[in-house]
Formats: sequence, structure tokens, C-alpha cells
Amino acid sequence: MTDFSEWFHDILEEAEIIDMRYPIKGMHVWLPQGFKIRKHTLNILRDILDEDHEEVLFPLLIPEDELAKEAIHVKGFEDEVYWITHGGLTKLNKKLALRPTSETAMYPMFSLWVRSHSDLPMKFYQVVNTFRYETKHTRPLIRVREITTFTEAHTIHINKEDTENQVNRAVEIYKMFFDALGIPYVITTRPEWDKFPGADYTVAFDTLLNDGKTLQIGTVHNLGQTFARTFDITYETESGEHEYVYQTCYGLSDRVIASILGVHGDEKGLCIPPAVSPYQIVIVPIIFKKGGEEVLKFCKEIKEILKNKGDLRVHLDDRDIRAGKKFYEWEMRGVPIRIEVGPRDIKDNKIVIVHRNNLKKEIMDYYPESFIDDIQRILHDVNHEMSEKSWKFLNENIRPVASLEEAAEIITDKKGIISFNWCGEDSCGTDLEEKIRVDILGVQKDGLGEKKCINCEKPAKHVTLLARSY
Ligand code: P5A
Ligand code: ZN
Repeated sequence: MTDFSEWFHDILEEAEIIDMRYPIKGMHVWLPQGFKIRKHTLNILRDILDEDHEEVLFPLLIPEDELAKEAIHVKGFEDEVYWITHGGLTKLNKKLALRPTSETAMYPMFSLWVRSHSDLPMKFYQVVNTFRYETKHTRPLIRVREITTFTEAHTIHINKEDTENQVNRAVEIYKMFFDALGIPYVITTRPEWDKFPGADYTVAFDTLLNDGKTLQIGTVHNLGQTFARTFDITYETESGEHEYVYQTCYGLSDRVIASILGVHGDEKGLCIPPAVSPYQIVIVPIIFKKGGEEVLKFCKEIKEILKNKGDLRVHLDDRDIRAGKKFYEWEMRGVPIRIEVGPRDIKDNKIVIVHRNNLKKEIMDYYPESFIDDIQRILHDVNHEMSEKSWKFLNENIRPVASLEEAAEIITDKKGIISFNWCGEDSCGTDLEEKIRVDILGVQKDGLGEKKCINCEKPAKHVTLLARSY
């Protein structure tokens, strides 16, 4: 796909995912189809997080003085905050910010909640909308000004080691989540200049869209004790002293939905993983002049089996229009499998199954006893194939280079992700970014022995990834 943006924009409209005509830039309406994908996606994430996090819900508004308390944090967000200045006609004494993220909403409360070492660790999350007055080019679901699906987790620990373990645990959680959706990723530690404002360090997940540009789809931050000091979050140790806590936070957004659509989609439209597809199966009766009744009856029968016994999301498309038109529409909407039933098939005890991901047609023997299992197996296969295909694409598009010239050539020509050896110096990194107009995603591995940095030729410290990114 050469023009991802155009494809993406068109498919969001045609498949009725969101309505982009809302009259505020960067804010959109979730339509029923999009909302369903969002709902199923959130269910997967909630199931994982609920194992050891507790869901909470904080107010949208943050008083100006709380937002301003943590200097580095507020500096990072100052250009992006929306302010409420009036209540009706009355000017507020204290301006109120629409949360750009919730650290400064939550942490004053954490200071009240955390008392003793025995309270810790605490792990919370919430799913909310956040607001960022983005100045870079906005894009639906990818860079929005109202992030409608901000899933943010915040954890509190007694020591440094525990926060490091939690960072690793959060990375595992997000891996599990993205794996369930077949979204491939690279994981790196962001360079200093690109870490979350106020964090000690940031670990990020990036995926590769099919135009060769990367998209950051999730971040995990080790906050150390910075916010604990600012918001005075302390606990009493066993020996009665007061110590500052250590914290982590991590978050995902609407970009997850964008990547589900963008990673798996193709020229025929969407291809949605079975786990989150609004309909997992669509049944299309092939009706000729004769035998129509019988075909419809059979279709209804298998629909009931799939729905009631298999607990699957299934739709019988019995509209009086050409079958070809139905095929086109359900392929565009990305329904993972389509079942076609004609009069001949019923006589032969066969049904035709078409896999959306590769459009493979399979003629299956119909046995009522094993039907659910057969369909579950196919859904499982489709999911697996989608995941394999997207991982293959990612892996084929990570290219190691030995020089800056080579990096520049590949990034213009083939795009994708480039892996290179880097000294790790901020000044060298930002210089390299400008020279060949790329973003350093982050570092992967340390300890490079004799190798040299491809930009400054000082000894290299890290295997590092770069790309052009959204
Ligand atoms: C972690 C959760 C935070 O805000 N505070 C609580 C931390 N991190 S973050 O990196 O700034 O944002 C988390 C993820 O949100 C996505 N994201 C966006 N998505 C859509 N539109 C935007 N304007 C936008 N800004 C950030 C990114 O995927 C990021 O990883
Ligand atoms: Zn260097």
C-alpha cells in the first residue's frame, strides 16, 4: 500500500468505524461498528489487567496548581493542555485543565491513600478520555486531540527493584495483549529526549504500518521517585520511618484500534482479528429460483448453532440483493469468515467457507456434531495466519546497516525499520535524526564490543532502531 493515509481515511468511512465530520479538529464520533471493535478490544485488555490491577475512575478536570507542581512533567505538556477558565459567566479563581494524562489528578490522592508498607504495591488503571492540543498534523485514531480510549495504569511500590519488575511485567502484559490481536511490535528504550516528561526512562512498543512508517502503540514508564517527591507520596516502613514510594505508569490509546485496522487491512478493506470482530462469521445464502426456502432454513439452523452453542458473533445476511454484492461488503468490513450455502451443498452435506485473510475457499463437510469445533478451529487458524503474516512483514522490514549513507538510502527507498550501532550520546542522536530525517525509536541491546557508532564513529554502546514514524 503506497498511500496509507488515504487508504485509512477511506476505510474508516466506508466501513463506518468513526464519523470524521464532527466539527472540531482531532475529535471524532465512534459509530456502532467501530464501537464494537473498541469494546471487544477493551474487554481483552480489561481481562488481562483485572488479574492484578484495580479499575478506578478519576475526574476529568485537574486544578492548575496540581498540574503545575511537577515541573518537568508540566513543561512536557504545557503546549498541549486545554483549559477551562469560566463556569458560565463567572471567571474561575483557579483554572482547570482537561487531563492530558492523569498523573497529576491521581497522585495527590495517592498521597492520601498510601500509609504503610503493607499497603504496597498498589496497582490501578482507568479507561478514560484525555485531551491533548496536538500541534503536529492530526490523524483519525492515530493523533487525535480527544483520545477517547486512554487506558492508563499507575502502580506504586516500595523500592526501585519492584518498579523495574513492574516495568517488565507491564511489557509482558502489553505483549500478551498485542499478541491476542496479531499486532507485531518492536520494543525499545526511548532515547532521553523522547522519554515521558518526568520519567526515569520509557519503554515503547512500535508497530509497522504497511506504508513502511512506524506507529508508537504503547509506552511503559519507570517514574522512579520523581512524582513521589513532588506529591509527597510516602509510606511508613516497618521501623516507623517515612520513605518516598517508587512508581510506574503505562498506557495505550485509540492507536491500538488504528493498528488493528492498519496492520491487517489490505486493498479489499479491513481484515479484523476474530477476537475483536463485530461479526466473526457471516452466512450468505446462495438462492436461485428453486430451493430458496430450504437454503434459508438451513442457514438459520447453523446460525442458531453458532450463536447459542458456540457463543459466536454471527450474522445471516438474507437481504434480497446479489450474493456478489454481499461478498464485497463483508470482505470490506473485514469479517474473518464467510459461510456460503447453496441448494446443491445442502444435498451433499457441504458448506463453503471463505477465509477473509487470504480469500481461500474451503469446502467443508457438514457434521452437526462437530460443526462448532470445526468453525472454532478455522477461526483459530485465521487468527494465527494473520498474526504470522504481520510478523513476517515486520521482520522482513527490519534492516541492519553499517553506515549512515546506507541508512539514508534504505529509509528513502524501502522505508521500514533500520537497526544500527549507536554511541548513545544525545547530541549525536539528534544530529543523526536531523541529517537523514528519521526518528530514533530507541535502544535494544547494550554491550557492543568493538563496534563504532555509524554517525560519530565513537565506540558504539547500543543496537538501536530508527524509522520514519507517525
Ligand atoms: C502512561 C499512561 C502517558 O501518558 N501516563 C499514563 C503515561 N504516556 S504517553 O506515552 O504520553 O501516552 C500513552 C500512549 O498514548 C498514545 N498517544 C496518543 N494516541 C492518540 N492520539 C494522541 N494524540 C496520542 N498521544 C499519545 C501513544 O500510543 C502512547 O504510547
Ligand atoms: Zn554517535
